[in-house]
Amino acid sequence: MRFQAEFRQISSLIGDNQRFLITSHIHTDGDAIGSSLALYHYLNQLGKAVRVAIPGNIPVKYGFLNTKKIINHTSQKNLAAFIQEAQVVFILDISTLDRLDEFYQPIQESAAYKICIDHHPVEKGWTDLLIQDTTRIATAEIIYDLLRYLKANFNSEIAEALFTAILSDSGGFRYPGTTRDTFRIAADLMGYGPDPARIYNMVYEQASVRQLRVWGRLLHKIEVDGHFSWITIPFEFIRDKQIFPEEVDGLIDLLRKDSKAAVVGVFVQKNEDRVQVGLRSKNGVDVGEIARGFGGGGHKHAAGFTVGKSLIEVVDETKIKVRIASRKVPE
Ligand SMILES: [Mn+2]
Repeated sequence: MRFQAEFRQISSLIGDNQRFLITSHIHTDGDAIGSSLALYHYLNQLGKAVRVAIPGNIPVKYGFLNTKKIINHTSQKNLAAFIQEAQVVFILDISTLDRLDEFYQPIQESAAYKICIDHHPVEKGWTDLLIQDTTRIATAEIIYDLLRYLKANFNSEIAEALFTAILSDSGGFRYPGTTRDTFRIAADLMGYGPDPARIYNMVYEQASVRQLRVWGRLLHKIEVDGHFSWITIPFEFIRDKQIFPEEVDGLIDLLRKDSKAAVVGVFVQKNEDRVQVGLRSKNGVDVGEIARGFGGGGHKHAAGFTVGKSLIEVVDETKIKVRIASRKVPE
């Protein structure tokens, strides 16, 4: 197991402290939520005071993990006070610290010991301890190792949270980066109750007919440049159809089905001159590097960024960067 020294340090921090905050990224996802909840249940079992605070909306489809009761489950004022008084803060799956959004400043200013655990390439920044392993498909794999190291009492809640995190970040155990360890961990977790078919259904089969129709209209507009396929979603379309960020994730999963594509992307025009871009790689092109070139973040296989430019400019610049990055990858 990697990170023995760091895990030992976390073990003594947990022993010595009482108030813990767990946080993750805005536009949150299954890995962020599942990793946070697993750690929450563990600390809760130990009788610690622990809160989970995640910026932005929590996708409703993760409600089966009891997110409503646990995440941000306190008034803004109480949460602000808790952040200020926390002794240890865990920042999970963050990729770039800006993704703490509304919690960035209060956490940076807090006197707490700050631990960042991530499978994205991430800068240590102002955190005190960084545990980073970019070979893992999900942050939850590292949390699993940590909880095993800590000799946590695995139960169905912890196992279901971790299983959901790994299943969702690996696209149902299909994306590049899914390893033998991924399956070994998933198999071990299954022993505590998670039902993969049920969890897959919760994560991937919850679209409404309205959403499917919207995706149908957008899929009509696929554009292709070599091995890059993408869809642009103009601002007016988002406004008229009321598209939510989590629906865009579903769309990018559908785009991956293009057999000729090595990289797929969705360009969401947030307003006149702000575009949010999600990229996925299928053959080893490092989309994380492309996203960082635009000031964004992510890992090799999945990344994103937001830029203040016109839709056409962003598409053109991304197209060129994908072409250049594709040349580095053997066919
Ligand atoms: Mn992740």
